[in-house]
Amino acid sequence: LQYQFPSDFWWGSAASAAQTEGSHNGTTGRTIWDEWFEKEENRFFEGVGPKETSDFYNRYKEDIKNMKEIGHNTFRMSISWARLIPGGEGEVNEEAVTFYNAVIDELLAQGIEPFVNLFHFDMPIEMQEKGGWENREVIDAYVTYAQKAFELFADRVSKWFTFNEPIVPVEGGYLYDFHYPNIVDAKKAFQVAYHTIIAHAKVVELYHQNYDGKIGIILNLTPSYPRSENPADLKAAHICDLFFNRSFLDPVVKGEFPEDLIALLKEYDHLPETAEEDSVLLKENTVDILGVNYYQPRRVKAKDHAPNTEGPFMPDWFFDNYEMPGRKMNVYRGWEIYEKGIYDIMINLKDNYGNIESFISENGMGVQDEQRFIKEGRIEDDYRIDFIKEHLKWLHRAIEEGANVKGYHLWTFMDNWSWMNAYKNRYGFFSVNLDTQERTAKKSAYWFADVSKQNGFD
Ligand code: BGP
Repeated sequence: LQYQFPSDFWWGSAASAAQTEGSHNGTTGRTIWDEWFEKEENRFFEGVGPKETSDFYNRYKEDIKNMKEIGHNTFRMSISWARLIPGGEGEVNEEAVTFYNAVIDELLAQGIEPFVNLFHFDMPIEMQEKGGWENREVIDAYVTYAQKAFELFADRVSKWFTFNEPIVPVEGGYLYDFHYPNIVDAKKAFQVAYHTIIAHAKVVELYHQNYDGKIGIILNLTPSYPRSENPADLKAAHICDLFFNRSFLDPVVKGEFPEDLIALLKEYDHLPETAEEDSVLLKENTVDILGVNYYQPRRVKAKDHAPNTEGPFMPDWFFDNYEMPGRKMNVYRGWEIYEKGIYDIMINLKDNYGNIESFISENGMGVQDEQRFIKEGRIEDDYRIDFIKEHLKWLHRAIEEGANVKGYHLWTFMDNWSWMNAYKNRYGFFSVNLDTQERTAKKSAYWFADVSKQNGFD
């Protein structure tokens, strides 16, 4: 084969609890998403909320069987904090224990290794009412929840992740007003980011003290490409990278924040509050494994106009984004498609982050109205096959050049509810009929089955 991957390569997909489980009636606590949806039903969701998901809660057996059929050897799921411990602290919900035990056991029985993530944007509402990650008490509650999850499931799960894309709740909830709690306040944003990293490090510490498996985090890395080599553009891209990639990447892999990020926040009086013991905690509890979600790059240039520094501080004071002429687009999602980005990320991890063990934990293509592409009962998603293939080619090249990449997971296994676009953009290997909950494999599912069977493609 022209693109042959290592024999133990992880082929699979990723999903999250809030987006797939459904079954909210009495079986789980509430998260910020239930709250937000009820308050702002029509703001983004077009009436389809987190309750109407793909019913993984009741159909996990069929889904796991389907995973097996398309050659998955790994699957990333998340545990819902609010389901396991309704309210975020206190009693464990026995129904949730039964459910997650059954899912994990079923995966293992089918020869699929579960990768388990502890937090995928789904803060229990009671914890958010206490201030969410602004409040150190919430960190303690999260650590207790993680401890419970380890006690219950770490005998069978040996790949754990503390957070999925922890920067997204910071951007969405505290800077750009697209997630609950819809606050726009950079100081709070940096505090939230900082406390998330501390929560992460405490859970890594706890895991390392008691268990032998691997623990990491999943970051959405968005390479920042400068418009030109001129110093102003380079500086803009560098600052953008500091805010949106290195703010999390450096502390979790290297155990410390980039010095120039600290200097910049200090200069503008926006450093978060810290505790004395934090720096040792970070230094001593770096990750064993890094999941990389890659969807799109950032195109960055120096600002055309000086920012209004009278107004509230924003990262955007230091750079502008621009649309690269001739760029390839996923028009449905409004995201640029730039396959080489996946290679650049992995080479950066190899060269500058100790070649940390990593894998692509999400990559995928959301498309609207896929029913248009049905032929003889199945969605012919050749665009998705091309998308995956082109990214895999670049990943293959990174591996050939020595990057420590262990696998590729598509977002996502089956079409599911999403935070802001409900069911509009569909990403799955399997389509889901929302009226009947019937699952149907798309063409890409069969293609992926072949790829994983042969460990590569031509
Ligand atoms: C990632 C999230 C996923 C998923 C995906 C697709 O950021 O980790 O939860 O939703 O993006 O994005 P969207 O559903 O917004 O199109």
